[in-house]
Amino acid sequence: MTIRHDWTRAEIQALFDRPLLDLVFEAQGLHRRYHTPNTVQVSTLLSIKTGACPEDCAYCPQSVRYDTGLDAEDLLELQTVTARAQAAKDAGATRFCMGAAYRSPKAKDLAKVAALVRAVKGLGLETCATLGMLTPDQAVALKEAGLDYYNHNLDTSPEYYEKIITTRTYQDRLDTLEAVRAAGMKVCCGGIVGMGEGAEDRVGLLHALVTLPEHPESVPINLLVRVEGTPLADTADLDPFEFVRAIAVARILMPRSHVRLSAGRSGMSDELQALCFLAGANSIFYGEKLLTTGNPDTARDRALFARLGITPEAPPAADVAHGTAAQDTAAPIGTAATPDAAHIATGAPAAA
Ligand code: SAM
Ligand code: DTB
Ligand code: SF4
Repeated sequence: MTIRHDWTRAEIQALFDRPLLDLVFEAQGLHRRYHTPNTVQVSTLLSIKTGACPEDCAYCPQSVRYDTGLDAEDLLELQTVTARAQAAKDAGATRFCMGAAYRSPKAKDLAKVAALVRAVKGLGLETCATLGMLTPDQAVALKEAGLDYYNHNLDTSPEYYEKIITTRTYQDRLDTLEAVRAAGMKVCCGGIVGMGEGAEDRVGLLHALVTLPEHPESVPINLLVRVEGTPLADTADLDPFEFVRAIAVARILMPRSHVRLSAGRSGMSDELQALCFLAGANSIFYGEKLLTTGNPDTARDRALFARLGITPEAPPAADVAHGTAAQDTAAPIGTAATPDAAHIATGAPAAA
């Protein structure tokens, strides 16, 4: 099967229109050709700079324009971040994602974030950051600091986008993605469903992702977390099967990518999450908090992995080679990377 970038919207719509079980069956079949079955990549998120963001993203509790009761926080100190990263590693995460509520980082912020990246990388974790728009030079500086992934989402279709965000354009986002690629980092790019968009907008989002010059290595599919005070707080529920379809179609379109069952897991049953894994999701955020909202606690996720026979995925050795724990990564993909990661799979408590 060749990797295609020329999918049309009509072809993608036709995938969405298939009977659910046919769609999931095909997605799982393709998944098994490109990935180790029953293996899920585990990332932990930390908000390193919270709230007071000038942007107007209608879904976001961190925009200064909405009263969501969130306490804004300046950029965290290095020691705080490294302690949280070490705790995430001890709990079994292999990638640490740092999120900041910036429109785009200022030079002084970027230098501080680069130091955080260097330190987290030094712990033997894969690194990811999401800081808003980047210039090409900023992307190079982050790459040089040891950043493996940059997360920057397209969020929705180009048509629905302007109903959600007015303070930056779709093209701005594409420009940042290009800068990230040019700097040699891996791209984490996906979107949010359940924002009141139409089925054609979910098609449009996935079309925008699959027609990028290179498929993102990581594709987070977020289910909107409805936060009181944001314009989308009262958005109607999305049929959970439509969410599963979005995962399955992402898997079929971008077979080599990791598809992340991202925000929204707190409100999902174990059975729905299992269906998402069957549809080809093979990455999650692990830890009680996403950025500012809740996520299943680690005990629930350990139990879920144990019940489903899922094992955390080992990170590629090259991505942690500069860290102190590179020797931990000798285990092949499909087995637990570290004793820390192993306890996610067994449901056993984390080491103290
Ligand atoms: N400020 C930076 C930016 O917007 O690029 C980085 C942080 S921002 C919170 C990262 C992503 O989180 C957004 O692009 C969006 O896809 C996702 N996100 C934010 N709020 C969300 C919510 N309430 N539900 C689901 N996803 C959300
Ligand atoms: C992504 O696609 N989802 C994450 C991560 N990238 C940065 C963020 C989800 C945020 C959910 C709302 C919150 O916790 O503030
Ligand atoms: Fe700011 Fe990012 Fe939230 Fe938009 S999604 S308001 S840019 S923190």
